[in-house]
Amino acid sequence: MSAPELDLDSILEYTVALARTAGDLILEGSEAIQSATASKDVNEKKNSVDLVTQYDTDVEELVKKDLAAKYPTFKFIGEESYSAGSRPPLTDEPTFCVDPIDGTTNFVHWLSLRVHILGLIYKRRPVLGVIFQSYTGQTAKPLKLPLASPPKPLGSLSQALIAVEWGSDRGEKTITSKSSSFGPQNVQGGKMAHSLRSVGSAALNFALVAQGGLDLYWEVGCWPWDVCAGVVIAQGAGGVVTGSHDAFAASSGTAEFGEVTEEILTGRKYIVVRAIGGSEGETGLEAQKRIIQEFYSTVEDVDAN
Ligand code: LIP
Repeated sequence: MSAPELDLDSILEYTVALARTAGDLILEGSEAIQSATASKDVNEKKNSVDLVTQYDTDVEELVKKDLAAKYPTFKFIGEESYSAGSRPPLTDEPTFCVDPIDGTTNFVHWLSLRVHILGLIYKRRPVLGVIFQSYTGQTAKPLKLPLASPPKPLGSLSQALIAVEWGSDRGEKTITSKSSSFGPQNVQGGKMAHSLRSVGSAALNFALVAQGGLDLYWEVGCWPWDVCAGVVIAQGAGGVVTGSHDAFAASSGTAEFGEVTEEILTGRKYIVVRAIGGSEGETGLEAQKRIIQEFYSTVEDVDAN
């Protein structure tokens, strides 16, 4: 989405540099958290699998302070501030939307599939996104996404590599319906797919769909800070993002389809499909809708808790 009133290029440059600083602290934390004495730094939020570490809090504080100094009029929504009770309503004002460490469980297990997320929402729509994965000694060369140009076709869900997540809601209803959705093809409505992946970070899933390595990612239960940046990156790479079964049904036949409205951004149900090359008789967008339709007719809608 364009936001001509904001200088998105300079904000992007600034936030990328800030994400690198946050990435250094995450790297330092991932070493420190492995020491025996640091285990006290891992705490539980809503249950024993919803984890937060001292580094989630420290990284968010660092980023929040820095952004407040540089952009004093912008608002701020962050995962850890939200958990601590700071829950500003979404407005039309520019609002940074930050997850200090997405993939906290991976972080605690010293699995490097964890990222820092810095998004910007303006007029209630995601407009800018940075997803930063830090590695020791990493040098990255910028690549244009999707990696395949033109984008690859996708004939049907049966050829798709799909990302899903178990999330932190372990209630019986949620796990039962997710299990049956991820289960064998011979259950009622079941379908084949190449395979399922769960990397444990919503933002990484979005980035991998933008890249084209994953064909589709679906999750119920994550929050705007998990997806805000990924939405912008996936859309910029030709991906299409929408919300729940109902949101898809209501918008797929309209010109607004693919717009991530406030309802979708805050609705906690997300599906993203990579750029798909058009073929004779079908545009890329039609193919993306066909894949979502096929997927949503296969999985059960679940409540986000
Ligand atoms: C995580 C998400 C992940 C989801 C987890 C959790 P965190 O974010 O990115 O996809 O399955 O429940 O919300 O807690 O690591 O920032």
